[in-house]
Amino acid sequence: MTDTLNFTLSNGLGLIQLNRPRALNALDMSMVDGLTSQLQRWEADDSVSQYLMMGSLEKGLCAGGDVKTLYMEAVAAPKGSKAAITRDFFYNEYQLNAFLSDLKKPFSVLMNGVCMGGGMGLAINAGKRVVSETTKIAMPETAIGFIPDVGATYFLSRLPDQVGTYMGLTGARLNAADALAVGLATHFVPQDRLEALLEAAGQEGADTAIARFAEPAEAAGPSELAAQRPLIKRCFSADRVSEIYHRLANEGSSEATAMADVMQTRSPTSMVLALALQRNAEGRSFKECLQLEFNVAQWLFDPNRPEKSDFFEGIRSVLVDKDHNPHWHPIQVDDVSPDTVARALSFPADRIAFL
Ligand code: QUE
Repeated sequence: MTDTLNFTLSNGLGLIQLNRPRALNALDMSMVDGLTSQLQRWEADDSVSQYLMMGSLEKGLCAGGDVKTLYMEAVAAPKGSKAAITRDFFYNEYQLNAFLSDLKKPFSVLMNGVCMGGGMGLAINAGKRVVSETTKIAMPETAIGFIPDVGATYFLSRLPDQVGTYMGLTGARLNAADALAVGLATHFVPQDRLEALLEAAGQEGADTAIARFAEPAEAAGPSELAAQRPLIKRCFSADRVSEIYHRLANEGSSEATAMADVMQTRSPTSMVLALALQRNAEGRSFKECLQLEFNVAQWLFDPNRPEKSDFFEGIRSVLVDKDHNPHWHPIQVDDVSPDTVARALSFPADRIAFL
């Protein structure tokens, strides 16, 4: 047990609390490893019958991986050499994501507040995924020159109407109603009932408590995304990012223009890689998708690549210097070559030995 994680056992319920609220529960390596080892123990412990994972009721589940620390260690490494953490963090995180997909016992999660990136990787394989009116779900990695990972290649590509392609490329935020409508969430519980839900879960189990506290999806209000789904389907079904831009421009609507404007701020390399991963996901298992993402992540962190990685530049501009003015290379999606994509997806990262 570390101070950034709390584990409590109550009437057979294993409660997992992420407790790093000042960093919006961003996952660092000790948290990833702490979650894995506790869940391994609980899987083997007959006194534990189910799990409930949560972050902070005020702030949310988790903002993603602690990529700022990765950046600091990577830039501190001697030139041409690689900080071990840039491999080990993703390796261990994806292994945890895979382990969560194989849990033998019922697993529920509270997805209130911020639930982004690595937070989605923790939540997506829970059987009951509870959202509230504070929920903000996104895969925002293209904003930092990275790719939607933690299994997003699998779970975004299976969303209806190209919503996953749209989320992965633009980093669009979904609210509770949106998440319920596309299946990223399963239950709605109002924010002011979460405390009582937690109390009840410790008595009767999370499964029963969630079923009892959940309100109909309509209680989550209107899905803003619902009205945009035909547009998203028309434009984000293209297999090239330049074609998505072309279709958005031809739409002529303010919604389509706004989507293209957001894409103009994202890393072109990230968007091209994200689209390639989405289109590569068909027929692949969750774990195969994680392996592909691991290859690409290691390619992005490869210190021996001649071009500067957008990943470093993105983290620098968004999370370190906070100038929000990243200088991407290349700056046009058409200048990201098919060869680059092929090399990134087949980058010789080691195979993940899934637990
Ligand atoms: C895109 C991202 C991330 C992000 C912002 C983006 C991301 C991430 C964080 C984050 C937030 C708060 C923290 C922290 C990291 O922000 O993945 O350490 O305290 O983890 O625009 O992908």
